Amino acid sequence: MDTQLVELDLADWAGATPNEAWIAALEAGKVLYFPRLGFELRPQERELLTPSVLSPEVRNISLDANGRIKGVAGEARRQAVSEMVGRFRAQATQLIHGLLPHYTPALRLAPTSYRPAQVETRVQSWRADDRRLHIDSFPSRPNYGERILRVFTNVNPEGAPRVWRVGEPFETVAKRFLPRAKPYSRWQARLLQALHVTKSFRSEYDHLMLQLHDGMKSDLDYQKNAQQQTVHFPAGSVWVCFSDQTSHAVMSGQYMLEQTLHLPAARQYNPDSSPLAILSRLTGRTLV
Ligand SMILES: O=C(O)CCC(=O)C(=O)O
Ligand SMILES: [Fe+2]
Repeated sequence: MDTQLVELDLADWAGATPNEAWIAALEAGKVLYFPRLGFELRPQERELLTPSVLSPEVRNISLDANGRIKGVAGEARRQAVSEMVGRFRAQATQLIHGLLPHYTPALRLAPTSYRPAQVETRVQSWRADDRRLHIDSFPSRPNYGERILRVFTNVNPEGAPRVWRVGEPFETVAKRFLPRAKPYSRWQARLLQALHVTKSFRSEYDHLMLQLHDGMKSDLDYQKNAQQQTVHFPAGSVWVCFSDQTSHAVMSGQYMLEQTLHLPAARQYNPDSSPLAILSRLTGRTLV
């Protein structure tokens, strides 16, 4: 099968420049993989690599767009965690600005996460289980087609890889699961909003994206037999993808940092490659 991964030789967060072929690959839903681009920890940050930095009952630590850190256990380590995650945020955004300068004025910063929990031991419902192939779509947060661009780095101190599966292209996923999608209902969307299940009105786009997400995750035969490749992202590497488009699943690993950035689909180099454009074309409807 075609590989869904494009390997890039960059070794400097500040040294990225735009390249037509990489941009087209990213916007086609491929993963840009930087094996030589690691996030460097300061010696005193080593001690932050333990699940005990997590507050009870939380899965991830997050630094919100206003610089507030959430999910750290105890006052003592808050500042140190916040600095580490903040430095990653600065480098990740610098990388994106260098690679994709056309996006810069349109990007909206979303939280940065630090994920010190071990993937293999998580217990979850099938819907929340990211070990199943899926595209990102969040039930409570309609986004009207705005893109979810993510930068990941594996900071595992023992050298354990972060193991992902990467699945088939978005359009293939959509063609398979759209025929099984429940029809959209505006009154139901209004009810979900009134009950505060959703933070805003769920558009038909958001409904269909959730239907794809759930359709993929709930289909065990698809999980096993869909076209896919297993990828080991080594400690000290970085990868970037549009996670609302790239079919992905995490199989194992521990200690990762992740930055999310939002981008209006209209501000892509090629807006026709967006999930919104693809779903609109396949359904023949205006979805937002
Ligand atoms: O934890 C990971 O490696 C990825 C999980 C995932 O599906 C996501 O962040 O969208
Ligand atoms: Fe995901």
